[in-house]
Amino acid sequence: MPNVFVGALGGTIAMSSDSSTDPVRPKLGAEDLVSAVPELLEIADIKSKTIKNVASPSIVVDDILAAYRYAIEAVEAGADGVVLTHGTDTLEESAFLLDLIWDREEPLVLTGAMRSPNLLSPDGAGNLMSAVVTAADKRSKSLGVLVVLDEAVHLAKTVAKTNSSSVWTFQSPSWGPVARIVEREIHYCMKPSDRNSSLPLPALGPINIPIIESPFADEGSWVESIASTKPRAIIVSASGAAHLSMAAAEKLEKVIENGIPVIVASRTGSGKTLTRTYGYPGSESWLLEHGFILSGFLTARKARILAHVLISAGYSGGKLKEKIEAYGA
Ligand code: DAS
Repeated sequence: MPNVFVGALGGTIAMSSDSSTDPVRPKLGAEDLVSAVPELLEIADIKSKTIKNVASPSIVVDDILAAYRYAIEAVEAGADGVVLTHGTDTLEESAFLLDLIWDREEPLVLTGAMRSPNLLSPDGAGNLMSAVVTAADKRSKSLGVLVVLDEAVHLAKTVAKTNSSSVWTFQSPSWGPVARIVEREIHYCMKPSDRNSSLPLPALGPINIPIIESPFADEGSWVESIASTKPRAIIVSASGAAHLSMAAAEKLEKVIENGIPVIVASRTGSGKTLTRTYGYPGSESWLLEHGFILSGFLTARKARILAHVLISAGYSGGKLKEKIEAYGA
């Protein structure tokens, strides 16, 4: 029987209230989640631990590094795979951060729930079952971090939460899932291209890299106040394939000249930033000529996580640009 370790970090999957109409709060620990699904023991021998119990908007880098340490210790104690239960709101960032630093072949699988245990048709138990099936299967090895909900298996690099309340919310808009869970079995439909090498663990503490969405008629009036906070980098979620107004582009060019990296992602949520299709001021080719870094397929929120890990590891200037382009390809 495979050995699967389950670490719990909170989220809706672990929330409850005294009635089906009262608002829910974090309540259930790892033991509760596992014992609520006895059928898990038909799939794997399970060990579990509560690492933290919060709603995911309150999860910070230190919590994810604690989860990483739990997963490493689990593998060293003989785990064939590890599952982390987590709130769905920021799950995609936690999964991507773990994917950047996870250097083991054993599967590391994140899951959560959109409907708490006290609601009609809760999805947590089914998602936990699917995550354990995924973590227990040899075919999930060497794929990095996976996100499993609604019987779909996604790469951490491609997945995003795309709906505020529906159980099908996790999608990989540019690519789709790599596997499906059917009758408690995993069916891989495609294997990802080679993974980038893992990166050093990031610094503890705050990230200090803001994300700003460039809006319609962007005068760039936000640039000076954001730059005045002395961020380690600025992520701009820009329109189209990484396009900015001339006003915003010129102001941000000055920020780059003052040594703050500016990384531009597409606010569309899927597709890749272009490099040489448009040539007007503020277009992607103009941004590249003026020192901007483009995030490729990475959304703004994932580009922020990657920038944090790379800058923590000492990358800057051309090397930072090179690495972001490689991980965003
Ligand atoms: N949105 C809830 C969830 O789905 C809360 C959270 O993200 O922790 O888990």
